[in-house]
Amino acid sequence: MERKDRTMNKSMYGEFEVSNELLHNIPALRNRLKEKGYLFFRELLDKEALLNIRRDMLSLAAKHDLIKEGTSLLDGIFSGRETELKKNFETSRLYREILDLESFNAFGRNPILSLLYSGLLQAETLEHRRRIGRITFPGSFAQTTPSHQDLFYIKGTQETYTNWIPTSACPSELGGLAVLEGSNHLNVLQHVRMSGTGGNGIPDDVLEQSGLRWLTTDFQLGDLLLFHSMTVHKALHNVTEDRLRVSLEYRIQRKDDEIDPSSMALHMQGSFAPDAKTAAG
Ligand SMILES: O=C(O)CCC(=O)C(=O)O
Repeated sequence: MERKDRTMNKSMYGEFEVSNELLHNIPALRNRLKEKGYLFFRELLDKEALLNIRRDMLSLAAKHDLIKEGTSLLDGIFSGRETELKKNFETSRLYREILDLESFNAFGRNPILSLLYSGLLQAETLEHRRRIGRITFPGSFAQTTPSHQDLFYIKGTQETYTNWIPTSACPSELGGLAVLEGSNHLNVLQHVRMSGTGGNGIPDDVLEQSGLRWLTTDFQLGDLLLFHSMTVHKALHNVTEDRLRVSLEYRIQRKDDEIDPSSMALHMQGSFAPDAKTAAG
């Protein structure tokens, strides 16, 4: 099944509500999260740490000949190399290498996220080992993540929250993330086989019937988007000519809540290409 909005049409999307002004008022933040299913904070996170992760991820990408020669690494300019990796990033050797990066793993336990969640969840928290460091390619629309609820993949308690973090400014044309406002109040929705990362999604017509609005923004470095496991979200297409989109995902829940064992394991454990040269190298 294909997604309808193959190119970003800004009139179809509202803007996220920025929640920085509520950071001193945790009960109000909690209420907003419950009502809207997401919170968005502008430039809250440590930019230097994010740039270090970006550098580490793009250095690995360069080793796989994915960075255009003569360009600055941090610009993330794609070499244009034709490779299976574009289609099968999540089973590639490169992805496996990213998941081992110390900078990437450590960021899931950074003090801002820890403090924020101890306030939001009012309990001891647990950050999933199933972290995701993602690179998406320009023009690879068949791989764009379709609409879904994270609960479909992560199982366990519904009270799990995803933190989506770009490692650079991520204007909509680079393929940001969009959230269906208030969709956390919908039921667990049926996911069907669909093109795009994950391979399963919720058909557009089901979501249109909900009457809810899609929201997104032109992300800045340091921005944090967090949302409930029932909140429907999707990626936008990377319609840039040659730029890689580099983003991070960390998931957090209460320590004593139900958890699926896969959340405490490496993402895609057991699914990686055995040999970079023969598969999605
Ligand atoms: O970045 C993407 O393409 C997908 C992100 C996502 O689905 C998530 O963070 O749960």
